[in-house]
Amino acid sequence: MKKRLFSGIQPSGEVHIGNYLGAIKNWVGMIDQYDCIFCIVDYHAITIEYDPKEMQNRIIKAAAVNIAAGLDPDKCTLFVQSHVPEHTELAWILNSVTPVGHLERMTQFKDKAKQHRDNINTGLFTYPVLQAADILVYKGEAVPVGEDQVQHIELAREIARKFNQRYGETFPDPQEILSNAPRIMGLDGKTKMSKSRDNYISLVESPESIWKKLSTAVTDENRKRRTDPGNPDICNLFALHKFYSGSEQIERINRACRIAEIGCIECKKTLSENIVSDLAPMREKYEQLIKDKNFIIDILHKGAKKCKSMAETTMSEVKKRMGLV
Ligand code: AQP
Repeated sequence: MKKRLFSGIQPSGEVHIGNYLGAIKNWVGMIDQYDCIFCIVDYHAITIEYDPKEMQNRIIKAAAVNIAAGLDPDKCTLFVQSHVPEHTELAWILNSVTPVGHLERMTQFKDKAKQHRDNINTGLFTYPVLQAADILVYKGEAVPVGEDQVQHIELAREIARKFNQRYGETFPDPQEILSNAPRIMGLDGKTKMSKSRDNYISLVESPESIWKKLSTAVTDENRKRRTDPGNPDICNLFALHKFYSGSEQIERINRACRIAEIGCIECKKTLSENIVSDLAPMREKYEQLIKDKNFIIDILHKGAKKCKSMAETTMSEVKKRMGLV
């Protein structure tokens, strides 16, 4: 029996290279090794303000981008969170074993509360409990995520243990798995790359737009003039070269930047060309997939059907243990 793997992505905007390098690439690499369930977590995405007219499109687009990035629906289960109501049902139950103090410590809540001062809602606060339910309703053991989600997975583990202590052994200990790029910084060089900030390169971004974004991206801020030597160690874009450029190019840029032999524009042009060619096959596949939305919806419905049956089994067990009829 393969171990069960669960992970999710919010349809909160354009899926970006941070999501890919931090999580999706890892998901694709594990698809044969684990029994994989991937979820478009729409109930998480409603905890920040959004336009209801756009949501359906975002969900379908997120699914199509993930399939184009390598989540082969024949090898894994892909579905939408709100299609399986057992997630929210279990979340309510898990709320009753989750200390408020634990939620108050969550750094993502603190960051998002700062980012969305006018909309600090209860859903944003209890987000990690729903995330624990997402994983535990399938008894997920492996959870590949970016670094920003590690604290939530640690909490999911604690919640599982608390439930087991009170009601008997039911859930496994979910474990986070990090990629070799656990935190990709945004093009602003200040915050992590995020869908909800204007600091990302989307996985299906056009070549023109990739160049436009990179050309204004922040580099080593101490390098004021072309003739100043730069420091790749603190340059956000050099970090991206490590994922998109060849070893010879990386070596050359590393050396030439330090002695001002090349300027930021040349370095950005190389990076732009490399990102464009790396993303081209994904973008092409996505363009094909998105032409047939019903095909995507069908995949998501099939995934939900499979997940619902697994989730129902867990909920029967949970209710029985809790003495509910
Ligand atoms: N910058 C990042 N570097 C590495 N990994 C990242 N992830 C997100 N940003 C980075 C990982 O991608 C997976 C899906 O993320 P998510 O959709 O669940 O939400 P998020 O972590 O809140 O991502 P965003 O892009 O920053 O969205 P918004 O702006 O809506 O909050 C997760 O495994 C995440 O760790």
